[in-house]
Amino acid sequence: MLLKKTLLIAALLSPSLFANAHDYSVGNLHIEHPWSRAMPPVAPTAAAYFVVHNKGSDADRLLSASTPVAGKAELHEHIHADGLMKMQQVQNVEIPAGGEVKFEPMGYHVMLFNLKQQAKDGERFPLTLTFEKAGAVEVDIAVHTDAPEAAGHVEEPHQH
Ligand SMILES: [Cu+2]
Repeated sequence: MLLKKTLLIAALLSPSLFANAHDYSVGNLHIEHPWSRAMPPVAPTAAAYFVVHNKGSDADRLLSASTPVAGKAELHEHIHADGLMKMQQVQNVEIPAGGEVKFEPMGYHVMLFNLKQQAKDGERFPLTLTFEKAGAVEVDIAVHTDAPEAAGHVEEPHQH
């Protein structure tokens, strides 16, 4: 509760930081600023990122994602293995009660395969997220060249 209040005050004090944010609610979940990094037209894959807050008192789980712009969407995580960063598919991602999970570069992400075409900077495309308890919600993924300011930091680009 204290943490939530602090976040709210931070949001009120720095409106410019959140000016570009767009967000969605489904059940007890709140999904903030879904985005994807603009990729070269020849890139075979893309990744989608967002933050999920769980306001409820029960944990939920992100089970799957789908979008009309890609043939396949998988939930992925990055792991350190043998001194290298690798990514691997995960079956689901737990969203803890009263907590949040960040999908971000070098962390959890939704990986998009078999793209019909790469989205360009400034475009948006729909992504449906299906949660175990909250159900399904369609969000708009905003395509940017760089990580949005609301993410709080900028990561180095990485290739999949
Ligand atoms: Cu991936």
